[in-house]
Amino acid sequence: MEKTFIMLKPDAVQRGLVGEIIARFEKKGFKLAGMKFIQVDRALAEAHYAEHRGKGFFEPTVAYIMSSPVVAMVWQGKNAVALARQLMGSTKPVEASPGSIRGMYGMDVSRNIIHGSDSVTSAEREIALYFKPEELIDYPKVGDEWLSE
Ligand code: IDP
Ligand code: MG
Repeated sequence: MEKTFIMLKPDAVQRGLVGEIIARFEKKGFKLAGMKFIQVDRALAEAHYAEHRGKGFFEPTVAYIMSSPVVAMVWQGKNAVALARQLMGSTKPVEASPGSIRGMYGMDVSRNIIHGSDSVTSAEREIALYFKPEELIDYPKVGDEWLSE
């Protein structure tokens, strides 16, 4: 089953949006494979955003995800990466569709609430940054058979 890495960024935690956002993932049909509440250090933050090193927003974005605890999660399901990106909405809240998480709760790109892997390759890299293989759990879940053929 495809897996994606999702982070509820510091603003989601500080604004009390964690439960609401997790509920959106559960109700959509994603299955939780791993979850932890952590303080990201500089090494991890820089590794997370390595593809953006050299861009103007790199340092502020690294500082942002280190600024307060985050919820790191792995969600799985058919097409999990693309479906999660759709649920999150565009990077800039002003461009995110109104029903998406960033569209509903975000005001600015610099505080856009949630991170989600942009491809299966990125997901594998990001999951490995945050989770050991034994921290991910595969288990039968009631209702799995009602989510796809
Ligand atoms: P994504 O989070 O939708 O994948 P990316 O382009 O990968 O978007 O950018 C990573 C993160 O860097 C964004 O989620 C946002 O927090 C931050 N970011 C991106 N562009 C800007 C910008 O122009 N100003 C401030 N922060 C930005
Ligand atoms: Mg990205």
